Amino acid sequence: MSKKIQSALISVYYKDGLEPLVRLLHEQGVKLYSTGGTQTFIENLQIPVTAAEELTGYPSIFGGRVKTLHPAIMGGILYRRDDAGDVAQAAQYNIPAIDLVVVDLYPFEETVASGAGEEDIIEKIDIGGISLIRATAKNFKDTLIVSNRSQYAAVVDLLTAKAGATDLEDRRAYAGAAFGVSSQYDGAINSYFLGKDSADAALYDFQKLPSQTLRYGENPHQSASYFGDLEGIFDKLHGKELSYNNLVDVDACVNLIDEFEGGAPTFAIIKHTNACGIATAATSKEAYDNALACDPVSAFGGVVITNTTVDLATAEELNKLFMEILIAPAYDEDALALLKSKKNRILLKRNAVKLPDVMFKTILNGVLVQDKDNATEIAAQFTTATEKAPTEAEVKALEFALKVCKHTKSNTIVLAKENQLLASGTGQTSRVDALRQAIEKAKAFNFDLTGAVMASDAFFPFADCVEIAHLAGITAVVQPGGSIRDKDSVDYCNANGLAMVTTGVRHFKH
Ligand code: 93A
Repeated sequence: MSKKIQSALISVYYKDGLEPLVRLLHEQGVKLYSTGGTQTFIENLQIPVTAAEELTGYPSIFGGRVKTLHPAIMGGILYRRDDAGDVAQAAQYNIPAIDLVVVDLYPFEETVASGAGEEDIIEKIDIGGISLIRATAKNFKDTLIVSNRSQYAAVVDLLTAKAGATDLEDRRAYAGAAFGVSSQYDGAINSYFLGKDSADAALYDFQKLPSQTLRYGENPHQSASYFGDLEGIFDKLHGKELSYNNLVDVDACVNLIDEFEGGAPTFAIIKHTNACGIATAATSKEAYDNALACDPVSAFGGVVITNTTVDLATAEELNKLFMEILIAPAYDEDALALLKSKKNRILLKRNAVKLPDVMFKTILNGVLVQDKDNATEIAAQFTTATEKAPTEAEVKALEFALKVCKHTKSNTIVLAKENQLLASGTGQTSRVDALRQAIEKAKAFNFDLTGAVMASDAFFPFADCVEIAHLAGITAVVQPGGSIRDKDSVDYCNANGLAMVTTGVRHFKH
């Protein structure tokens, strides 16, 4: 039904672009109401306008937090013009009709992006404006909502063409757009509270990120895409397109190597998201050699990452391995030239870009969201649980093992020396199985476990793990602790000369 606009409430944060609309409304004989700053703007145009305060009988209070939140305003928007009861009540309470509402909300996202403090950000959560938008949109049978500055020109055209009137379908379309505005606005607030970070917030709206179609998903019959700016994180120096599984492994690599950021040269080799080799050493080549020695069988076709510049000596060794991808912060020129000799090998240069701290996973009919596991326990956070404390070398090895453990699929047990992974049990259904697998693997690659250390992602429910570890030669253990039977494991360690430290922090990775 066509309706002539008789009255309008205008409350906008940014006043630019508003003038033509205000002038047109004035020319069309529309009665204008407005809030403080907008009222001043309209008055400066020499156009008559009534203060919202006059409608409500209240001044703007609490520093502007309550300006339009009042029955005289919400009622004037929401009462049903074709309902005799509503009309009678509007008359009874002296509530004039408001047919058009123009709102430009407090700039919440802009304030977050400006790096403002929390107090400023919270003040920019618009309450009155969002209520005006929702109320007007709800009553679209009678009212028109202009909820976005980008609509001013179109509204001027519409009201010019229809001599100040609108049709139901116009009002319904603007109502739909208005709920889009309010939904996006609340979405941004929600992201702020959940993510507190723009890298995180971008993921909540992932379909707006740059995207690429991948050749296929985890398997060839699954289609797949990646939403995200890979080019921001990596410079691709050589090789074929990254696959879905490549990306998953690259992510695992990056998370693991970041534990060693700024430290001695470290190399890690990843297969199916787990480290099958990782070592730290004085030189890049030694670190790579020791990482490879851990499990040269699994390393075949793996993804390799380092925290250091790849030099020629290391590149000569790397070149002998069939690997999918190599990731490094830098490459010496001669090293890069050599590594490029294999056509399909992907060479990535990692750029220093902050990655999101939030993780998503689809389950059932929804999405699980959690913070990344950013906790890393170092020696200072270890509590010695046994009579014997670990030696200095064991403490170093325990720190190393724990970093690897955190990035290995649960249940996991990681066996290590000071700067080298010896073996791990990965993704097992029991901790004992994980330990047995690790011991078998270490033996298969001729490692002597005497004096090695063990890290567990979660507590030991029974003393069986420390017993098996002791029999294999392990002398020091790190685990979160917290089992009701912790004492059984501690007693066993005390009786057999093992050192155990606890961290109080569990690192499940499913
Ligand atoms: O602080 S508020 O949430 N409380 C209100 O009652 C209210 N009413 C309108 N903010 C409120 N507004 C917002 O004020 C509008 O969304 C608009 O952004 C701004 C316009 O204020 P002024 O006209 O004083 O410049």
